[in-house]
Amino acid sequence: MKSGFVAVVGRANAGKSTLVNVLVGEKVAIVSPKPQTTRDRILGVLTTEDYQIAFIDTPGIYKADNLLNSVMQKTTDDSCVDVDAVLFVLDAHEGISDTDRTLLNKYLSLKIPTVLALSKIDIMTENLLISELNELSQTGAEIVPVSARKGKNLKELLKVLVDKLPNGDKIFEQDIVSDRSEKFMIAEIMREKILLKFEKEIPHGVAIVINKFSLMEGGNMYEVNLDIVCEKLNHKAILIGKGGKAIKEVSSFARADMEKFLGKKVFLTTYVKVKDDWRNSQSLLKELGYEN
Ligand SMILES: Nc1nc2c(ncn2[C@@H]2O[C@H](COP(=O)(O)OP(=O)(O)O)[C@@H](O)[C@H]2O)c(=O)[nH]1
Ligand SMILES: [Mg+2]
Repeated sequence: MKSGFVAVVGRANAGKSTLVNVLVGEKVAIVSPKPQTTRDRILGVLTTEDYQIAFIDTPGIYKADNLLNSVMQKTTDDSCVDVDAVLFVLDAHEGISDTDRTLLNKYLSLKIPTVLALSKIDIMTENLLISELNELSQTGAEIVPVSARKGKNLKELLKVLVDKLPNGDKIFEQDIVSDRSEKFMIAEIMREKILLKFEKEIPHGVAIVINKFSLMEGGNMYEVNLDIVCEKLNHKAILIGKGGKAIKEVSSFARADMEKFLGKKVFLTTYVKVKDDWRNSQSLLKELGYEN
């Protein structure tokens, strides 16, 4: 059998987390149309009879304009140490940028087997794809055009990746899909709904703190109590909305998803709190769980 680690890298929004979720067959990482959705390194494990691939979904590549972003950048860099292969995801429908070219060359020069997935081919023209394939084939990278959304070429991608893995036993137990706890996923679900609902800096300045996550008496309902931590007083007002309308709406979407994820009813209470400029505070980053 073959087994090993594959780091999933590429620019923000390239479709890394979506791809890991479909390959693994379960939602292990949240997804949104906004950059900076993934803040942590998240493991997604795919086990079959013939192979086991442990995908390391990363925050991706960011300009480090605050402390949180530089922590995320370091998380991404560290994830590529000691892996068996790198899966570089490039949003093909966006076109190839200079950043993509530079990054791809960087990974190719690391001498770790690198597979290039051209993503989102469901929303682009064939002509553009062909011209990109022409350019990128010159780099010597092995390329697989895919669509995570339409499930296109995923088998081919897996085959190419498995080829890069060494022979060896399973690293994780058969039924392990992620290394993240239910509590972590509950917080991430809340953050995903905030990313989907709010614009600009607000969602990027939000962190979730779970105060309570436990089964209630009788065992058929969870109690979840969490803080939505934001950076500024005016962000708090927007997050809450007129008469609490905004927070009620995101909380009810979050609750529905938490219930789906946990398979039980959830009693959810949320509070919005301000921690001034937490994204630039070493101690607050640590307190909120973002550290290397
Ligand atoms: N049309 C299309 N959209 C996709 C595909 N994969 C991801 N997306 C969208 O691209 C956005 C960013 O995806 P995400 O997985 O969060 O990207 P990440 O930042 O690289 O992890 C989301 O809105 C996804 O729904 C795809 O195969 N086709
Ligand atoms: Mg992501």
